[in-house]
Amino acid sequence: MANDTIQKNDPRSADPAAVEMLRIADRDGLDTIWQRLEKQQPQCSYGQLGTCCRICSMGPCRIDPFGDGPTRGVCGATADTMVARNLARMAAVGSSSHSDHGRKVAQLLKAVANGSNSDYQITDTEKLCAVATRLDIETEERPVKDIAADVAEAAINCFGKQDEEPILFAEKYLPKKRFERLKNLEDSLYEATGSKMGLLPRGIDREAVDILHRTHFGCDSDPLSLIVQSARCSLSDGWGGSMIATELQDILLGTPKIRQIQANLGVLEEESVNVVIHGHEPVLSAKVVEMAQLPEMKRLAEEAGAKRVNVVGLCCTGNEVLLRQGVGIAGNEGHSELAIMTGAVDAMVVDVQCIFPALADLCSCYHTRFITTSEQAKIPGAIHIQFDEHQANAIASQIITTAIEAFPSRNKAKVYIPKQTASAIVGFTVEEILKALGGTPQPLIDLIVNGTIKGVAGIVGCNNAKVQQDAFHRSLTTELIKRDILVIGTGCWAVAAAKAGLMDIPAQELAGPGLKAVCRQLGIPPVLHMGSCVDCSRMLNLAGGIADHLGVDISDLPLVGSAPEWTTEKAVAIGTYFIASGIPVHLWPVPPILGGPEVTKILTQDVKAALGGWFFVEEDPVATADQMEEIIMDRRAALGLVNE
Ligand code: SF4
Ligand code: MSK
Repeated sequence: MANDTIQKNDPRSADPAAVEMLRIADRDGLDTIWQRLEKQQPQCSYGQLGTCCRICSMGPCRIDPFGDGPTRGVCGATADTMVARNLARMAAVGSSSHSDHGRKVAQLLKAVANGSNSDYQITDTEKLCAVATRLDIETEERPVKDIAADVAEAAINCFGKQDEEPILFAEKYLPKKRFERLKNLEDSLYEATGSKMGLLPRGIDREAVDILHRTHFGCDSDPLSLIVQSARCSLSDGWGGSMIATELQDILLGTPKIRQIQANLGVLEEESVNVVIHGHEPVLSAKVVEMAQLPEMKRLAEEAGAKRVNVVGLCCTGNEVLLRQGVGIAGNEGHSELAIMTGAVDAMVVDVQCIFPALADLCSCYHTRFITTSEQAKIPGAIHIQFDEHQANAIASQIITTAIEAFPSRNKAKVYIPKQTASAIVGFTVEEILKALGGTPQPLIDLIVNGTIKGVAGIVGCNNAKVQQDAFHRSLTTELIKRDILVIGTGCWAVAAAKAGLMDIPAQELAGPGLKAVCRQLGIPPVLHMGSCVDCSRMLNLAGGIADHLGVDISDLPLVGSAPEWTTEKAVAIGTYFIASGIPVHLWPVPPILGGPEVTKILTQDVKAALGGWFFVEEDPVATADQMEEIIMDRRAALGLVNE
């Protein structure tokens, strides 16, 4: 459970293990995100408001919306134009990151299907057939590899197709009412403005490129048009790229099952070779876990004086191997430097996304081998071992032997591993949730209808040095379950919840009477881990499944979202596809939009009627829970459900 005493004691982190490590960092004068944030003060207020532009070389231009300075950039761009363009670019980058991840998985499935890659297999044929059926691909009496080839082709086509029709994944995965609403909205926007503005994604790559084009100097300066395209691009991520990543990873690596794991720095072992896998793409890390278990690796580790090779996860790569392979997780984004400072990490292996470049310098203060593996995430000072999925077993083995070779040079006097770990029950995929409910969402719907559970909150969030690490995650989650709101989520929020014990059975006691009774009956915690941040698609799938089951739109359901402690552009894309899917989303810290009054109004008010989802910003976790509960209660009332 959350340790409130320590929480009050260190403004940087609410996690006692982090606080222990931060004391060591302070003692040894080691830089962390917190120290560097301090050195950045005061941060640029134009940047915080979103009113700076450096799109062309007449700039950079900036507008102080509250001062007497210029009200336009050199080209005449207003504050709203700048804010909307900057936001659109964030959505494009976030969507591209998730979607490019999905592309690689689709290409790997194709390679496995056509026999050019034998290091991976089709692990979950049931999921393959379920995905194929959803995409209208024939499965009856067909070889598994042929079905897989068609699924891979259908997914790959979503990235590069050139016609105006919606991508197949959006068409087949969006619930019917939402699909219709987005389509109709395109028509009403045309009627209202005389301008074509689309929401249904036509091509995953295209929607991101569209933003890059329309935000080029002298193109789109209309805030509404820019925001609509941001929504379209983000939808191409949620119902496209991320959905492809999740679904196809399940086919290749297995759909996660409910299991118990350990979370926090205590999963590192003093006597073992510790390999931390960090980033987002599990294709390599799943192999690192697999290869580490080979007797050959154990023998090499023993020869080097270690007990064994202990692979642990961090961040979202950590979430992936946690869910599928039961690997313990050392922490979330804020823990990446702290893990190295234990002095017990022999290799920090990273793939893509959310990796601090600072890790290279920090590793050089220890014996830790910092290994980059992706051509898209090279970091000066790292050892680069290029990943190639066609030689996955060999490369994963090379990575482990590199870690083993580092072990003898570990300075034992420098090793300090905080003892904290928490047990967590994880792996609540849509498939597992439905299985627990007896194969249909109806029991969950009944519990919501009769008010035993008021509604569902979906949370994804990072760690952000501007917010005390994990504090918002813990407080908000605890507040919500206390109010009989089931909490589901992904990403670094999920790791925070796991570390805080909120995903374990004793956390049932923190839930309100209705939710507690349900969790007791099902033997589950009140807070459900659905995966990595790319797996927010699982939350969409659950919401969509319930909506279709009831014949309603997602925006009719008592669902609400939050991205506390958000950091990355991916979070912008996620938040945007949530609101465009009909789910209101809380954000903290405040996004860089307040300098654009029109943009702020569109995103926090005008979109309500159009999309049924909107953004709201709140700094206090309890006040956030109040607002989230209010949204849920309003939606319940609109459905005519019993409210106390
Ligand atoms: Fe300034 Fe306009 Fe150039 Fe932006 S695009 S830097 S506002 S002149
Ligand atoms: S890793 S996007 S810090 S959740 Fe997915 Fe964590 Fe946020 Fe990265």
